[in-house]
Amino acid sequence: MTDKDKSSDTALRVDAVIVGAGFAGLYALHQLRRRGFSARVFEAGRGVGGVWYWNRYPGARCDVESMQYSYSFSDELQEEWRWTERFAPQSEILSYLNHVADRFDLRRDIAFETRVTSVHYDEDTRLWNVRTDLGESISAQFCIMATGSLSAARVPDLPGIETFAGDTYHTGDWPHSDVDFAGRRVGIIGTGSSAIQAIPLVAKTAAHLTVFQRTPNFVIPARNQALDAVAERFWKDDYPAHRSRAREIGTFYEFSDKAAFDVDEEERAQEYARRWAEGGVNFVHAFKDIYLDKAANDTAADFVRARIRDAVRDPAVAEALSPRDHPLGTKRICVGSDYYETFNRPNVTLVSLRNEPIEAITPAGVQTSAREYAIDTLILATGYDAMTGALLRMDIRGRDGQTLREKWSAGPRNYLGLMTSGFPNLFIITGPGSPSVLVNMVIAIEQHVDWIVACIDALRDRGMSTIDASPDAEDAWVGHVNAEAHLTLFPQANSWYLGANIPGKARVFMPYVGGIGRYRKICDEVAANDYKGFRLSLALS
Ligand code: N01
Repeated sequence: MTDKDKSSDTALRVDAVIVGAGFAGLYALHQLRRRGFSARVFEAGRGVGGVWYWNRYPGARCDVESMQYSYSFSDELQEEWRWTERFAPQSEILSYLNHVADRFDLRRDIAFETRVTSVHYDEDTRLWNVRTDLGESISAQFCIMATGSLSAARVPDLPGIETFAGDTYHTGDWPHSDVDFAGRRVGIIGTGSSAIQAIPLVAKTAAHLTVFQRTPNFVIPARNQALDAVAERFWKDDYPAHRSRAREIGTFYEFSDKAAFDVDEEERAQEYARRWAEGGVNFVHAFKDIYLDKAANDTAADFVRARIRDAVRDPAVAEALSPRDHPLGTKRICVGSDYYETFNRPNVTLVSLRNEPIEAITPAGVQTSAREYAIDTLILATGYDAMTGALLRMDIRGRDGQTLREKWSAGPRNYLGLMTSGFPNLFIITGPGSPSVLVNMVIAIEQHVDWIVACIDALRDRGMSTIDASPDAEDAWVGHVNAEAHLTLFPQANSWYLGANIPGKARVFMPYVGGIGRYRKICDEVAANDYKGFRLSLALS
């Protein structure tokens, strides 16, 4: 069924089912339709946007600069869209994605408020049978998981959490109406990227804000500002060249070719200070060995800890906010505005859970080993079951009824991050084993979708019906991803990259640290080499 017009039917059979209508799902739909394939997208939200639909907490914005955090596939789109800030707020990114959905007429193939519950492979027909929570059933030759890396919000197993009498919100599943903190005693659990954005804004209106911190994080100032016309023109005047470089490097940061100890202490401090003053993630690229050498990393970490002491008046609070148990950047680096300064406010209290762990959530608040904190509104900024959570929430079964959950019980296994052996024609966008969360996600998504759609097209041209990863190629790729990670400092932190935030989750470093340029080359070579490492089968006659 390759007639483009058929794609708007509610037919029970399509060429491809796409799960999710965020950046990845929208682009996959657009590209499949352009090549004449029919596709149906299922999206749990009431609108497009993925994480940018759900993450509406105060201060939510992207820490990749807005001129780079956008699609590159359409010259007209990138020329016409106007970003208003250096770092786009959630509402603007969501408007952008709505604009994309309208501009490319994508909505007619998307079923909203529909969650995919099961995805089962039928060996006889070589089709995937997909069922939804609305009882809809559809079959497809291809299944594309555009489910996002950070989309399965994680509510911690805190005793008594269900007994809390006040309002509870998770940053990853925020209400669509305004939440008013005025006059309320607010508690927030977590100090990751989401909390770091929310805390300064919540503190401005809450009667009191208590921050429950388990692990302090490194927070680089964003220095967000209105996007000036010069910066916009810099990008728009030569978008093709900028985008092509970004496809090699991920995001347009100023990478250094110097190691930290190639320069003396004064020059090092100047370099850190310059990048700190400019703001944003560029700070971590001050020297090329920050992610590789602990001593180099310590110089950057010391610099940040000194800035925390500058910003926070109470030395005990400054010390409690200072990360000391992981190298800088090995838990996702955070970018914030007035984060450390917020702890100087009289209505903000920091509770270090290392000193007084949470024992329970009570009807009236949070009980630690030291005392009970009275809370009216509890914010869970406790993160996600990252990279695998959204996939494993569905009942995915491949050949011989094997479930993905069984297959990945000791950690995710796949080839190139794209396909997992025994699950033919099921593609994963920006999943484990791919650079995804370590690079600009939009670039990673475009690379994956382009590769997948070209692959589906190639199968059609050759009269093939299925593609599956070979177990040997998969083993080799898993080994390579793991070996590359262990050349860096990343495995030294208890991060969600390793699944360490989910009790019982296998401890495996999930993203590919080799970089998007190198990864793209590997994927392209595999395709050019007759899909080396994959097994292709002829169509059923
Ligand atoms: O989640 P997190 P997030 N008791 O997992 C704590 C992206 N993002 O939503 O570190 C007490 O980082 C947990 O403590 P610990 C970005 O990639 C991007 O903030 O496990 N505390 C941690 O402090 C980011 O990395 C942007 O010890 C508990 C926090 O909750 C990713 O999303 C903005 C706990 C969770 O932090 C996730 O960020 C927002 C418990 N039982 C998000 N369980 C931008 O682009 C968890 N914690 C700017």
